[in-house]
Amino acid sequence: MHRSLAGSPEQPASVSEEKRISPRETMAAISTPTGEGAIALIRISGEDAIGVADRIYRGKEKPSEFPSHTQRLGEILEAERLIDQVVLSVHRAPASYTGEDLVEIGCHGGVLVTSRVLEACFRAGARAARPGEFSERAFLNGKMDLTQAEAVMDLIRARSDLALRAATEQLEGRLGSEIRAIRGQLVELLAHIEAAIDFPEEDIAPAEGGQLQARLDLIRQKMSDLLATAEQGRILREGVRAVIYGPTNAGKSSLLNRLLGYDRAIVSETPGTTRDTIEEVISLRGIPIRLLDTAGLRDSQDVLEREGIARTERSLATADLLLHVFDRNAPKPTGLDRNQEDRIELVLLNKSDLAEHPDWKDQDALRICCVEENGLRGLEEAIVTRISQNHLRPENSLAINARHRDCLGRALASCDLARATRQGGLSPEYMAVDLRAALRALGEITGEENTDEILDSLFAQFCIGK
Ligand SMILES: Nc1nc2c(ncn2[C@@H]2O[C@H](COP(=O)(O)OP(=O)(O)O)[C@@H](O)[C@H]2O)c(=O)[nH]1
Ligand SMILES: [Mg+2]
Repeated sequence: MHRSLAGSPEQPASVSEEKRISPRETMAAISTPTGEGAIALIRISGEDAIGVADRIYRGKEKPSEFPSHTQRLGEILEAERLIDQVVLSVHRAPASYTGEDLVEIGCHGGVLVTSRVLEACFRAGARAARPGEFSERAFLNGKMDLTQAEAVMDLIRARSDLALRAATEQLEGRLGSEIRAIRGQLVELLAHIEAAIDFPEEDIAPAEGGQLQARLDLIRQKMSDLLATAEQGRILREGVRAVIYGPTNAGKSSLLNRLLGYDRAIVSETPGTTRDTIEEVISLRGIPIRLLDTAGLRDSQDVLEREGIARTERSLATADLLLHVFDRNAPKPTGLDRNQEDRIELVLLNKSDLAEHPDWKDQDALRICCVEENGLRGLEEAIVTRISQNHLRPENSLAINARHRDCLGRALASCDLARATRQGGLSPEYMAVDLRAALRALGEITGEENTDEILDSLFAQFCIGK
């Protein structure tokens, strides 16, 4: 069989022509959060953005006369009635965030004022922007790749230093360039195989075949290194799920309050006070941690408390870290030793200000006190150490997300198929097909290879005005 890659039956899925090249409608949105603030920002982007601005703005000059990247003080009018005094800036295509003509209006941050200004934009010809549409246009106009657009979202949502750093690096394009480098190597490999298909008389020598495999293995290794950052990505984006559990009255809610630094949960000497699961996020050495305070485990007749205990058990099943709290003044409950081996569990003996019950004599545990704040620094240290060991890769500041993991997983599986094909001595065409599938999956990550469907679901996760 003589087949060139260009004639491959599997055409890559791609963004519809319409999405890529149609002149884009002018859209507008409020880009700042709703609510009262000193100022709010309204963005208009698209072919007629500056025209819309001309129609609603009065000042010494028309926005269409402003040089690009300048701002002026003026007024927004609605049927000759003043709505607000604003600062308006003009960014001409392609040197703008979206790559199109972009106008930004800084107005006073009242809920009514901002919506009036936005309505004026609509009346002047703009339509409402969908969530993430500004970033989607930035992507479609080649201002950023998909990983960078996703980083914008990560950056906005980042709640800890490490998460912020990972988002910033991704925004700068590190992940994108890593993926493009791997793709480049795959393309070279494919070209080599392609040559062998087109010129079968110059058969790939066995030695060369071995080299081919070595190159493929190197590429596979790079992919699995990236895949290994998925866990770090999940932790940085969603936080570590740390569940505080144990018998009633051990001091679980007190511990939550201590770690948070304020009284969030009710602390009481009445057993069974905490019935619902309480969740709060803290940042420890830059790592986001979702702390869950749970209903104490005990036999209870109370319906509400029993539901609380059921919730505790569900939380335990999905935890990344377990903080098992006991009152060291009380006897040791049975069945504790069974959990000792668990690498995600830390045993905490609380109330170190009180005498220790003899049951705990040889217990390997962290001894803490929540009333006098004793041992809590050591606990924070232990939490950070556990999380770092189990989930983080300090040598790698990249942290892929679930979508990247899915694409990389498929790319890796295709490479494995290609490898098996070669080892099975099948004709190189089969290997080429597999490698092309791997290329496509990698291309989905950066957006070089995308369907409208992927774009729609990705940008819909953004907020409006981004
Ligand atoms: N002496 C002492 N009492 C504590 C300590 N931590 C919590 N308590 C008390 O133990 C009782 C139960 O605390 P709480 O946090 O509600 O326990 P939970 O049921 O496990 O959530 C309360 O009266 C707390 O004041 C501690 O370190 N030392
Ligand atoms: Mg409690």
